Amino acid sequence: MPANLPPHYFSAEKRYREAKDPREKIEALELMLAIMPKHKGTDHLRADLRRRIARATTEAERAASKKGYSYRIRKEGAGQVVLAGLPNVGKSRLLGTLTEASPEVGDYPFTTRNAMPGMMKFENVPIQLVDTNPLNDQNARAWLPSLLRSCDAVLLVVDLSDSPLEQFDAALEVLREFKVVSGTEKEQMDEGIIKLPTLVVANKNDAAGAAEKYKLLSKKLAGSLPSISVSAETDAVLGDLRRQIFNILNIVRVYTKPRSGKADFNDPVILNAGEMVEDFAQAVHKDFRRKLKYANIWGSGKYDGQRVSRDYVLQDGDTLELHI
Ligand SMILES: Nc1nc2c(ncn2[C@@H]2O[C@H](COP(=O)(O)OP(=O)(O)O)[C@@H](O)[C@H]2O)c(=O)[nH]1
Ligand SMILES: [Mg+2]
Repeated sequence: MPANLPPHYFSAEKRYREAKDPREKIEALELMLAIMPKHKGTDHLRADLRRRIARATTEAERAASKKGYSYRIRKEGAGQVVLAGLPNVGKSRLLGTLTEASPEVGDYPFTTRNAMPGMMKFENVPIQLVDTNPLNDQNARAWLPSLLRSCDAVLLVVDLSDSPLEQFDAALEVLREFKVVSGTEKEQMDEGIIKLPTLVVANKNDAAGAAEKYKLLSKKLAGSLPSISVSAETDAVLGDLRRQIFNILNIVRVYTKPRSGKADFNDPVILNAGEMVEDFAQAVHKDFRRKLKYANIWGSGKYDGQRVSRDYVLQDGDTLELHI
């Protein structure tokens, strides 16, 4: 043991021994490492601390994924859509209804302690939904803005059994603090502001007086943002909500048809709206954009097998046979 370790090193070590979960362990170990004097005599000790930090980090990640919690959410599926709103509006309940995830639902604020992802299926498209802490939760300030700014779309959830108009204004205000504004397309604006496609989800339409409040909310939105009235409690299917979530992502599904065979309609290629035949070709294989000569297309509003060129803009549901 090298001598001359400062006394607060030992109090950090005590905290480490008494730590109840991996996160506390990591904090104490990092403190010990920071306090430890850096010279030859402490090389081994410092290496040992780093090993223990790595081990505790793995442990923390494992514990987090068991509970379904995570700080960074890896994108999966055709898009990442964040549920955002004030406490108690039904974000967690919606995630539980739309996906296989089982977030904590409670009739008291701040039940969701961290971001929690779940996969929603709209027809044949998997879409990732992420439940989050309430927008006004100070504890979430460290990570919620970055999660929002990097996602593909937002579900702004308000509560029709409460004051949805005030909640909508309050939510937009917090989003503005996060440098996020609502719109219909994702866009990088001036001064680091991100515009995100947003669907206003007016939840708890089973509550008394909900229809009247939804009417007022729709009037306020006046077509500036899409909205939908739902009940996470009584509507077990929420089919229209799934479709609208798909819609705000501005994506299209295009299917591959082999030259002598049928298209596989279970496995769409996901493209951004406005992308063309050559973008589809590239998505199928990186060399195909260059090699592509033409394609035959099947879809609504076309003749079956109609020949189209590489700059033809694709629509949801089109099927293509590529000629390389
Ligand atoms: N009546 C009714 N209650 C709901 C609905 N959705 C959620 N709740 C209730 O509202 C409370 C808060 O829900 P929760 O999902 O935890 O809200 P969060 O804080 O936004 O995640 C819970 O008691 C839910 O059971 C709904 O559509 N109708
Ligand atoms: Mg919640």
